[in-house]
Amino acid sequence: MTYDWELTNTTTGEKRTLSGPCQDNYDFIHPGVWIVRLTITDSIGQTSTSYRQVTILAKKAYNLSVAIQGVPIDGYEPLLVSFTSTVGGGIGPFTYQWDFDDGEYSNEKHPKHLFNHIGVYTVVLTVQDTATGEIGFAQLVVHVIADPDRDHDGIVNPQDTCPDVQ
Ligand SMILES: [Ca+2]
Repeated sequence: MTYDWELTNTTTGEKRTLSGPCQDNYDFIHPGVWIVRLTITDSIGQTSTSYRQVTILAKKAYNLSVAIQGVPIDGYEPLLVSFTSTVGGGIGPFTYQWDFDDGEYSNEKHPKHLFNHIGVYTVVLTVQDTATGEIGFAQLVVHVIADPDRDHDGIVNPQDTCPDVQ
């Protein structure tokens, strides 16, 4: 017996033909109403035809939005920042990847991070919606500046200007 399949997208007119008894892993690339026709022909040429209708929906835009905050976003080194993230839209669950721009990362939703060195850090959060694959980004800049009380004794005094203080 032979099995001939014809798939027709009634919206676009697109046609696909396939053969073989099983089509159990077929990817419909384009949305629309598809008519699936199966014709089975036996060894003496008799045929049997059946039809099914398959509706493929267009992938929706879920409008994933990502916002982040850091408290504080500037201060003396070493600076501990508490980050919070807010995700809008999408379906979820979501994955989180924070890049703190100092070689360290986190997969937490609301991480805390210690910036040990003076610098300007562009922190980027990438959120992925595991249901749709959609990706969203947010970023903010953290400024870590030198503490004028370099020896951390609680007062700014001449010793803080010495080159060898810890
Ligand atoms: Ca001091």
